[in-house]
Amino acid sequence: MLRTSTPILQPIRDKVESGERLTLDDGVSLYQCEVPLPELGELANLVRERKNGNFAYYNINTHLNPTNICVYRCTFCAFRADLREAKGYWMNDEQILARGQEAVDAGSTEMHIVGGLHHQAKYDWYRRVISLLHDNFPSLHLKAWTPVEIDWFARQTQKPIRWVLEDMIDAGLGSLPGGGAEIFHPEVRQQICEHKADSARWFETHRTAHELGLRSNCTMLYGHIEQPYHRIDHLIRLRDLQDETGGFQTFIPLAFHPDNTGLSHITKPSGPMDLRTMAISRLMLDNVPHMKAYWIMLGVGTAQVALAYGADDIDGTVRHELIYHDAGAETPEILSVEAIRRLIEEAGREPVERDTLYHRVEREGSEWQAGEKIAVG
Ligand code: V47
Ligand code: SF4
Repeated sequence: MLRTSTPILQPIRDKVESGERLTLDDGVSLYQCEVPLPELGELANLVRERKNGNFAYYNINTHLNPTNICVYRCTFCAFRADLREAKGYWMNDEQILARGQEAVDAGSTEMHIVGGLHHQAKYDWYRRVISLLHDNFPSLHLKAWTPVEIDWFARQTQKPIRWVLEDMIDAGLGSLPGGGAEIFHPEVRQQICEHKADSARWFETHRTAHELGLRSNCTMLYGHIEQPYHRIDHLIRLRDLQDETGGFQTFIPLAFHPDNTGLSHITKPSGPMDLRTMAISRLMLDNVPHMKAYWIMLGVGTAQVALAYGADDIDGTVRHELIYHDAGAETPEILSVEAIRRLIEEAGREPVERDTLYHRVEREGSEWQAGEKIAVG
């Protein structure tokens, strides 16, 4: 058994080594600077390798944000626009189909679809985004709509969340992405996105999705006005739902990017804070199989290092990302498969292409098929 040089870490190390669950107090104490980052990373890496060995997963994916016009005004968001703003857009069928074709030509297995809540767009238009893509490109897995959108559709149609999800599944929805979670604690949520779906609605959506057989992801937006307590509370709420349903596949910690937002006075989280948050997330979320280092948001270098701090997934090649680039991300807009594999190998890990539901992908050029389900320890 390894000993730590830091007394505050020893009881936590003992728990992690014996597979015992960490408490809220444990999590908050890990944010204290006396816990050296390398020791924290070593502990998170233990859990990461227990679950996923030396593998690091990626996929070939494409983003679609069908409109950026949004009724809400989340203070952290640089992506949204008003109807009359020059940067506002609303895609037509032709543009959506062109994006689908581009995705398939590039060998994508997944389309990641989220957007603004356009007050003039009816529910049927949002449903049509899914059915158009599914009917024309059936091999593309459609990972679409956060609980913020599903809640908006439920209000528009005056139907329950379950009805909306069933109707979207009927149209071709394959899974839910992790967005819209931000920080669940009302002390923070009320200050950054008070009008949109609250935490109860977020959890109702994911719980219902899991009951209907959908898998989903989960996120946490950190590095703005929240405190360590709010982050750990957030992680424990996710852990609790995962105990109930087992439906989350991946957790993605999202570092706040301040440019062009209502919180532009805040400095974006440092690399060490990104790594600390990845490691603590890995330690707290003992029941979530995968942790994603989203390279678009972390930057390629930090994402590589994060593969030794709990992360086992790097997201995908990504094309047409807007949310982070509108908020000042300086990462490229796309990485080739070769570049993704190289960055994983440089980090000392073995790259594995996966599909959205974590099957190994067997590929020849842009042709592919799903292989065996990836086993997690
Ligand atoms: O919900 C918005 C966040 C989320 C900013 O499921 C911002 O595989 C930082 O959820 N700075 C959307 N973050 C992105 C998302 C996601 C990303 C990658 C993979 C997956 C997945 C999901 O982005 C929003 C919000 O939390 N966000 N603006 C900003 N300025
Ligand atoms: Fe609208 Fe989503 Fe931006 Fe909030 S985060 S303003 S809901 S687009």
